[in-house]
Amino acid sequence: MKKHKAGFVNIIGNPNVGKSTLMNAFVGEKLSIITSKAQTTRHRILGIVNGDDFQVILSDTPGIIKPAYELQTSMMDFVKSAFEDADVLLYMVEIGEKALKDEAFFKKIENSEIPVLLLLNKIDTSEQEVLEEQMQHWQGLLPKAEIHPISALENFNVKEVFERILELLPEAPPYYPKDQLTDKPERFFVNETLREKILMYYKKEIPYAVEVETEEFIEDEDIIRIRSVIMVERDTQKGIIIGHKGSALKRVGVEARKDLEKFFDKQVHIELYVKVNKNWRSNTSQLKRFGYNG
Ligand SMILES: Nc1nc2c(ncn2[C@@H]2O[C@H](COP(=O)(O)OP(=O)(O)OP(=O)(O)O)[C@@H](O)[C@H]2O)c(=O)[nH]1
Ligand SMILES: [Mg+2]
Repeated sequence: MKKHKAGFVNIIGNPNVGKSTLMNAFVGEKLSIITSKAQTTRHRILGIVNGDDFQVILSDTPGIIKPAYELQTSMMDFVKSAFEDADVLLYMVEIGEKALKDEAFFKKIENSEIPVLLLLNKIDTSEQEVLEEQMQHWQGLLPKAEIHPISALENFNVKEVFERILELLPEAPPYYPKDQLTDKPERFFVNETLREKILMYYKKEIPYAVEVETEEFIEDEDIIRIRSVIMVERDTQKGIIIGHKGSALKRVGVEARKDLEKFFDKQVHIELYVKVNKNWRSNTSQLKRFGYNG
C-alpha cells in the first residue's frame, strides 16, 4: 500500500500580499474572503485538500501587524499559533516588498527548524529583471528558504508549489475526515461574506469597526434562511452602514446573497440588522464571543 502523507501548512506574511488568494487556489473553493484592503482576514482559517494518499491542511492567517487594539492582538495570536503546529511554513511576500513588518516574527522565520518556502507573489505585475533582483534579495535575507515565484491570482506555479509541499510532508494518517474542507461552521462563511462586502463598499475606518454575527441559519430543502447582525462601534457608523433610505445596507445584502447562493449551491434569503456594540474591538469578553481569543 502507498504511504499516506499529512500535515499542517501555514501561510503567513504581511497584510494584503495574497495569502487568502493562494489558500483558495489550493483548495479550489472560496473559503477565505479577498479584498484589496489590508487586514481582510481576521481569523485562522483551515482549508483542507484531500487525496487518496495525502491530506494537506492549509492555514490562512491574518497579515502580520503591530497590534494597536485588542482585536489585533487576538489576530496576531492566530499567527503565532500557526507557527507552533506547522510542518511546512509558507512565507508569502509580494513583488516590491523588502521586509516583514514585525522583526520578531521575521527572526522566528529565520531560525525556523521546519522547512520554509518563500513565495514571491504577484509576479504577473513585474518585469523579469525586477523579479531576479527580488529573488536575490530574499535569498540573501533567508538563505535556508526555498524561493518560489508565483502568481496566486493567475494560478502560476501554484501546482508546482503544491507538489513540493507533498514532498516535504511527513508520513502520517489523516487528521480530519477525508470529506472535510474546513474547520469553520457555515455561519462563519456567512459572516465573512458580509464582511467582504462591507470592506468593499465602505471607506476608511468603517470596515475595521464592523463585526458580523449570524443569529439564525435555517436550512430547508430548497432555501437557506439567514438572519445576521452587523455590529458597529458608534451611532454615526450605524447611519453610514444603513445609508440613504437603507440603500447601502440593501446592496450589502444583495451582493452577499449572490455569493452565498454559489457557495451553498442553494437559494438564500438574508435579513440584516445593524446594532451598536460600543468599543467591541477593545472588549475582551465581546471578542471572545465573536471567536477571537481563547
Ligand atoms: N496582481 C496580483 N494580485 C494579486 C495576486 N494575489 C492576490 N492579489 C490581490 O491582492 C489583494 C489582496 O489579496 P488577499 O488574498 O486578500 O491578501 P491577504 O494576504 O490574504 O490579505 P490580508 O488578509 O488582509 O492579510 C487582492 O486585491 C488580490 O486580488 C497575484 O498573484 N497577482
Ligand atoms: Mg487574507
